Amino acid sequence: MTDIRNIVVLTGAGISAESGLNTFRGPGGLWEGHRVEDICTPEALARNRALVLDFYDQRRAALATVAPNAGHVALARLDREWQGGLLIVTQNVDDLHERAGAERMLHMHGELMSAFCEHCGHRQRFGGAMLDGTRCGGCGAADTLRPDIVFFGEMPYEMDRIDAALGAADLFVSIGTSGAVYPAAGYVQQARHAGIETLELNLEPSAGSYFFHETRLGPAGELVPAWVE
Ligand code: BJW
Repeated sequence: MTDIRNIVVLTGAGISAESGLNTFRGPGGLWEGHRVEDICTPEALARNRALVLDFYDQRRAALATVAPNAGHVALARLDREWQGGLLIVTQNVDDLHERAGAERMLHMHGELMSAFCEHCGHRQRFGGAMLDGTRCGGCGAADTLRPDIVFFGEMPYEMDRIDAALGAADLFVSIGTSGAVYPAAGYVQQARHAGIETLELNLEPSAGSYFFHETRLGPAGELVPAWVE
């Protein structure tokens, strides 16, 4: 990676697939049998709170049974050893990057293991089930906590930090994401406009594959360690 100093890595559900967490789209995906708008919007939470909370209870329970895979471990090693700038931007709400040891990272779509209070905005760690039985640690209200997840129509987290990192980057790498959800799906075009190198690592070509300088196809558990080497 000669002449590369600052790297932005975007990850999606595909990097956690080999750990045993389902991706969203396609056969066997998390949304098979669910309409997205029944789960993943603020309106769905208001309309059918029990269904939405149960969906995230199940996801938290699944997360407790899995571990980081070779893809997460390789990115954590990149984080430790890369002397230049690095930001791992994950769309994933699992905590497998952190558990592998990555530090220079952020969760743009929120975190399964966090909850926030719709009354006072207080955030707290939440690893269990039955969110509605839990009191807010900030204001003490009951039944005002919701999963700390960015639903459709809500603003993803840390947009300014992501834009700044992309603006300073020499290389943008996208791993295991279908390119179906904005604004993350637009980062490759943002990178191309800025004239920087772009690389995609994915099992199948994503919706935005055309925009990447290079696409390598295969499982993240093999492609990511090979790229980091
Ligand atoms: C492997 C693999 C292996 C498998 N190895 N690879 C019309 C046009 C443009 C935009 C919009 C529009 N209408 C509405 C919008 C905006 C909307 C949007 O994008 N909608 C689209 C459906 C069109 N976006 C939003 O609402 C966002 N907010 C927003 O835009 O705010 C306004 C704004 C922002 C910025 C500037 C100005 C205004 C919010 C989006 C929130 C998304 N939230 C979710 C749910 C999180 C909670 C949860 O986990 O339950 O985030 S949706 C879901 O999709 C989740 C994911 O993070 C996200 C992306 O999915 P991902 O990770 O790509 O997974 P998959 O399943 O799609 O793909 C898996 C990939 O892995 C595949 O490619 C496989 O090939 C690959 N793979 N195994 C390597 N072993």
